[in-house]
Amino acid sequence: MTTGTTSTVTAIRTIGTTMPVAPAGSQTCRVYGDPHVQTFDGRKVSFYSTGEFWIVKSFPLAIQGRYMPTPITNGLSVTKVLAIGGDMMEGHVLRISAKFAMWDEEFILTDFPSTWTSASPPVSIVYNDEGDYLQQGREGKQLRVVTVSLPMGVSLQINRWDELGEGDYVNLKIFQHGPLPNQDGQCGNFNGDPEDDSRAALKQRLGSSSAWVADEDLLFKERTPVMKTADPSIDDCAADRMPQAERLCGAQSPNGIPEKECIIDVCFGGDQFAVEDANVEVAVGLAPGPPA
Ligand SMILES: [Ca+2]
Repeated sequence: MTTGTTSTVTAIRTIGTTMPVAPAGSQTCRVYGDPHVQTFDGRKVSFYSTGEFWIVKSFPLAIQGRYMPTPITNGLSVTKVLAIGGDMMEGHVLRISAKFAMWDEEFILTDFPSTWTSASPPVSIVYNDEGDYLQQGREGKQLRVVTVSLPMGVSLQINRWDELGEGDYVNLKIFQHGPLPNQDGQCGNFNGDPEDDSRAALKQRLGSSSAWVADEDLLFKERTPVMKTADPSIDDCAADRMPQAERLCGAQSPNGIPEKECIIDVCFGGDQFAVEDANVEVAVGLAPGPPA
């Protein structure tokens, strides 16, 4: 388990049950890289698949992310576009990528720096170079930050990246003053317990280990075509194998980003596939398939 915060989880004792509450000082969720998520409860979870996923799923607020690969990520996905909707947005949808921002059908924030506001719902956006770096290896580079203030005290910091040879993507941090009603998604359920933010727990609650968005809930106009790849899917990697696979494959990769094929190899084949580089092609053929 990754401990992202040092705050302690306090418990409210009710009749017959102990319910954890969100720890103070742990009210952010971070989505970065290819993409890794540090949940509101402080657990690190990795999602590599292509498609549209729930980052925050709640009654008042919906934040969905479109994940796709870029040239540097060896087939693993990064966050390409965010879509923000839900009851608090009063029927509007805000979409933000590294290249554009749209309020419904209107392009906004077309200048740098710039600001944009809506009276109803009360939304204000500032686009400038002020904010934290959200991903290792980015320090010192020019920041382009979209800071979005939403109703109910929710705000987002979105770092836009579009460097030559990398492709465009965003990293983001979500700030909340406590959990929203029925909150779930890749940022976790914000109940103070990091244990139930795992992919396995998500699958149990949402029916998908990656918090995949169903057609009727999709805030995007189109769905990213799912590219059919060779059978073992990274989604089927056992939770207890993933950290080891990431570590071994990251150490072997020239740019530190684990290759998808390596992850799959280690998950389904074993540790030796990460280090036996020369034999990978042969080894894949011998690796057992994913659990049915
Ligand atoms: Ca949790």
